[in-house]
Amino acid sequence: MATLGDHELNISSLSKKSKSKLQKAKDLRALESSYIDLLGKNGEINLLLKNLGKLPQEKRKKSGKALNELKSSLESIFQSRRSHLKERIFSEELKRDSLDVTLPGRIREFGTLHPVTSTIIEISNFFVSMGFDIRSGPEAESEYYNFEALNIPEDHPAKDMHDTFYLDNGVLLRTHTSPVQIRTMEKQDPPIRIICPGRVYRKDSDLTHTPMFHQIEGLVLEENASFAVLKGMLKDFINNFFGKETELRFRPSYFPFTEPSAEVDIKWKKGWLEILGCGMVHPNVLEMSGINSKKYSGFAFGIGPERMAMLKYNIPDLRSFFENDIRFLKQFR
Ligand code: 2NM
Repeated sequence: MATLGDHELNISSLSKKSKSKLQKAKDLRALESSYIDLLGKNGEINLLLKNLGKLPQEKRKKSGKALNELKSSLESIFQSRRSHLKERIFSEELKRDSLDVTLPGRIREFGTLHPVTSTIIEISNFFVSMGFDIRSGPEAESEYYNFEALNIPEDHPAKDMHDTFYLDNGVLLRTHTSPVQIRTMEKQDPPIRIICPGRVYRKDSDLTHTPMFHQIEGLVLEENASFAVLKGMLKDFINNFFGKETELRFRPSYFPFTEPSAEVDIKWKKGWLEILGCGMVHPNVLEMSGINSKKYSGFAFGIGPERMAMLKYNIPDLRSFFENDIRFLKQFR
């Protein structure tokens, strides 16, 4: 059993050792664990206190007092060390998370419409102002709606595997938006005035062709639709889109779905440039869609918005529409 001398020695060295242990604790975790070692329920101090009873009365009194004094001074060292460490953590956090209010703000940039999109909107708006409705339909189509219903014969080169993307089970990617007009004629009684903007697909890829591009096709179907009205409408459209001085000419052409057919050229930097196709809808096409071709006549036209945008905004390379280079797109704010 410890003598009083031993005990006094023990307490004074324990005091030194334990005070420094608390004072030197590097962080809150180390401090907590030292606290538990010393002042916890089974800590060193409590063990000594428990053993006091084994000492003679006088020694017991003296040691008890010393231990209790040590206990309370360790308690207060613990508290002050803890608040010191907490403050240090807080000031480190402050330093790390501080805001430099003098930094310039981050500018939030707005996106822009793609030039093809804004061209489609501009063209559509013109025809909407002429009483047309906007219609859309599936991009994956049947051979019937894409070819047959348009009077395109079985052996027509456009149907070739080399020109058309075929999916499974006779489904294909539409090569024009005319199928939307066929579907409309099947469902809706005349008068019909619609434009059909959308994506179309052809197996073409070179300087002036991309496998996906856009079309806006228009259809007017009524009792007295005439080539004269078609000409007037397209002239108005071109003069509205390119400027009222723009010269144009109608040149006879051929499409299986129109008769007569024509292509429209505009005068552009001294030469003639082909910009759209049009014609009176072929009676076969009307009849196949359940329209009485004796009573009704129709005209239709097809416009390529990429080509229109290239001319209007002076874009030399078709491919720049599909590269999504932000420096190109930013120019069309
Ligand atoms: C063009 C040129 C000429 C056209 C025909 C039809 C339909 F479905 F009514 F028969 N839609 N679009 C047409 C006519 C398209 O694009 C150059």
